[in-house]
Amino acid sequence: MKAPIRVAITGAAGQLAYSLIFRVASGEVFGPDQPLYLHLLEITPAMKALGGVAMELDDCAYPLLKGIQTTDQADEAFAGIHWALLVGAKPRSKGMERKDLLLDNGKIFVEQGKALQKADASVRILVVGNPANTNCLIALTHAQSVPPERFAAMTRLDHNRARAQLAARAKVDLSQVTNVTIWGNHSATQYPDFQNAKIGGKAATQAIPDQTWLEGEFISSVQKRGAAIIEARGVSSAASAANAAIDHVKALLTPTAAGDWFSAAVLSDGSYGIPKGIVCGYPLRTDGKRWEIVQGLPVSDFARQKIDASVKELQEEKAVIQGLL
Ligand code: NAX
Repeated sequence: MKAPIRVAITGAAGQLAYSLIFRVASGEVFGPDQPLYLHLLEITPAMKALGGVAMELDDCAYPLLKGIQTTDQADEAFAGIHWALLVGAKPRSKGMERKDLLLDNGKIFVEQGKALQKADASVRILVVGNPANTNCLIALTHAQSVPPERFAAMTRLDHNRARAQLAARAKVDLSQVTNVTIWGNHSATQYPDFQNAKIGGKAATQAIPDQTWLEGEFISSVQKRGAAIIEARGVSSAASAANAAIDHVKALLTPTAAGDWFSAAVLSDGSYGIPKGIVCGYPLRTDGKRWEIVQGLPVSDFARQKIDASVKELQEEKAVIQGLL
């Protein structure tokens, strides 16, 4: 047995966390020989509900789960942790301006960024709570002792959605769809890149010779999938989002298949002409320890326009929260 690791999950009494926590505790994410402690963070009014989640975890009698800590203090939740899955955020309430949502959530990530300095020196962080890219930027700015490359915001749900759409349209098994990228913001401006995607090892545009669908319905269905799920279910996607968070962690811990890549939003280093200093969706690959941005992919005029529009939105979000950086 390995030494136990400590995994913090915030928003732990929320609906996404309810689909995530049990899968983490079961060993599905960090491996069947990796014992762990769960550090569950919530806001004070949700501590009672969180107590219920902790009771259910006890009742699962997971062999790998060595302890559960529930708290409403970020400093306590992040002490000594190896992974932080930052799910908790304030939902947009009726009549609330996007600017107010950015600022309200921004304050959460100022505090949590500072508290992440109490984590283990190896800590890695995934920001899921929306607006995820900008929240991630705020957290990494305030976690001064944590290298920024340990942070990512989640575009994996969009990546999975794009793969599923392409597989369905091409009528192939999902395993045939590779090299998908979500560029930009996790928002309706994101650009799901079909031009560099492959189906059965060949250009996706060959397998799906329907440019109108690719440039139109494909992109907009991925961009608006979250809204379509809210419309159908009455609440936002939770199980698929939790599944994507798990895929994200596994993708970072497993060497990427030769020639392939995956999507995540990381602090821009200027690659692909995207300005430094924003957290932007890119194609990444890893050896299981360090990730890198995949370089040299062709970017058509069509793609450039889409990426630039999403980058512009990220810069606008950054301008709104500038006072929090
Ligand atoms: P819920 O409203 O069910 O749960 C959020 C939980 O966070 C609540 O229990 C709340 O009390 C808690 N919370 C609020 N402030 C907190 C703080 N300061 N510290 C700790 N906990 C805090 O939302 P849920 O459906 O679980 O979604 C969670 C977040 O994921 C939302 O921000 C949502 O927008 C975002 N999503 C992001 C996705 C992505 O792809 N990046 C996709 C799915 C999801 O919509």
